[in-house]
Amino acid sequence: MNTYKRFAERIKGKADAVVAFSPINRRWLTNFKSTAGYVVVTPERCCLGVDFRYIEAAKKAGAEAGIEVFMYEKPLESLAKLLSDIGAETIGYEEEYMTVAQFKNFKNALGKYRYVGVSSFFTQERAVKEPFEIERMVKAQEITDKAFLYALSIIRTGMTERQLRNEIDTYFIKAGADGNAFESIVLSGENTSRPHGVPGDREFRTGDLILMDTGSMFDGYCSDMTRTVALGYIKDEAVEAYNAVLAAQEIALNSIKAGEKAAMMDKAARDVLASYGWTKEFGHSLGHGVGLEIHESPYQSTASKDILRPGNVVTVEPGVYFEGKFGIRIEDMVLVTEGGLRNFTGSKKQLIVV
Ligand SMILES: [Mn+2]
Repeated sequence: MNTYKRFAERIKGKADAVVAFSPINRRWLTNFKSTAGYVVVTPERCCLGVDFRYIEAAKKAGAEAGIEVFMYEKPLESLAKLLSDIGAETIGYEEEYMTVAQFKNFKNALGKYRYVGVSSFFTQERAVKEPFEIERMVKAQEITDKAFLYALSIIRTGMTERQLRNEIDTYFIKAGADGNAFESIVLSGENTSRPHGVPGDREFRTGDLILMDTGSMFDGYCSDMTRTVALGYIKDEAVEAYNAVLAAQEIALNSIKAGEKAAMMDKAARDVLASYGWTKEFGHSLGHGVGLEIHESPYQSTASKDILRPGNVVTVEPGVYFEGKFGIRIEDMVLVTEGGLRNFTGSKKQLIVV
């Protein structure tokens, strides 16, 4: 648990105390999950405030992590007292999370301080994963890989997108996941041309492509994988598209280098697909960071300013989509390392015909 210590280092000279209200940032700092509460981080201390519902569990978690835990009855009054005891002058807050109303109440309760937005500190620090976070993401992806094998074993003509989606989601829970990292996408036939289509009652038919974009969550951490498989047989035009997307993905994976711009990965994949004449057919970005949230920093897109750093976990997910016909996407989730990458995804990528 080095997250709050790293964050305490990060705020030195910028804020005397940072107050985190967002569930994700609170969890990242303390490894404790609750629907309500706040965390105060100073360069020297980390304090978690919760209400009666959470105090027993929070005390235990706090003792393990070296975090001070207290119970409040009036959250903002307790916070005001704590900040005044700390002797803070500059308070960091989550400007990308708080609503205008929340910020107003917050300032009214606390009084005269200098307020600085520190959302970008959270975004940047959370993008570099600690070993305990990597372990959880490996586990989340293992469950996702197993669910994919299970899906392959039960796909048959006449099954609907929603039925397969439900099977995958149930599998996640049975395999020990918290649940889904996001709403599973299962699409078939012409529906696969919608990159984020919603599973419906369409029945699988021989000759369909079936696209599965799924991920389990384990101990709060997400996984993300997409595979596109064929049922019975596959048309030549789809084979060509599949191999092009696979080549684009491999080249993007090989382009991963700590210290490089994330936009370079996107370009590497985009150039491959453009050589087939497919530019507008790859209409989304190459990928995104993953962690406690399914979409977080760094972003692999044309416009991204992010630089890849060791410890980043990112997706690499090129695709091509032909409206009314079919779409193909292949997505892996990988860890950026000093020397290259570690691919968490174990599922086969070569074309599968079930
Ligand atoms: Mn993704």
